[in-house]
Amino acid sequence: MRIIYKQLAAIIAMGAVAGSVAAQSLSQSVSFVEPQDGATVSSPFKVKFAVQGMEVRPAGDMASNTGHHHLLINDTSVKVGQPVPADATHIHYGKGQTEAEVTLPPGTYTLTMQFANGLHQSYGEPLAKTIKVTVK
Ligand SMILES: [Cu+2]
Repeated sequence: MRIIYKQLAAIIAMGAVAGSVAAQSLSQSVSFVEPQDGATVSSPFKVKFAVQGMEVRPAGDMASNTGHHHLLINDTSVKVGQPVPADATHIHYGKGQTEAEVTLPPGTYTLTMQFANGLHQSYGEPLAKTIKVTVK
């Protein structure tokens, strides 16, 4: 009886640990405030970023749980720890911007927002969000 009780206590303790890890990863996420997934927009259009459980800071700031937004055009999330490329289709908002005007020729695009740390190292898929937009 005593052993069973101890095992039960151990299982409950393990559950509590697993629960807290899950809660932490659930509380960190990014989302597009604008545009909505599937939206048709006219160029230039406004893109608004939101992040939960992380703080937006300018590039170079390496405090934990902070970083800045990136917009990837026709690309998916950058693997965790990898630097986000810097080119015409991988835009860094390294001043800590949370919104931007984006200019694109007419067409259908995949837009991925990617949160990354002060050294532009990606937080990976959990802190990325992909939507589709049509530019008319
Ligand atoms: Cu960056």
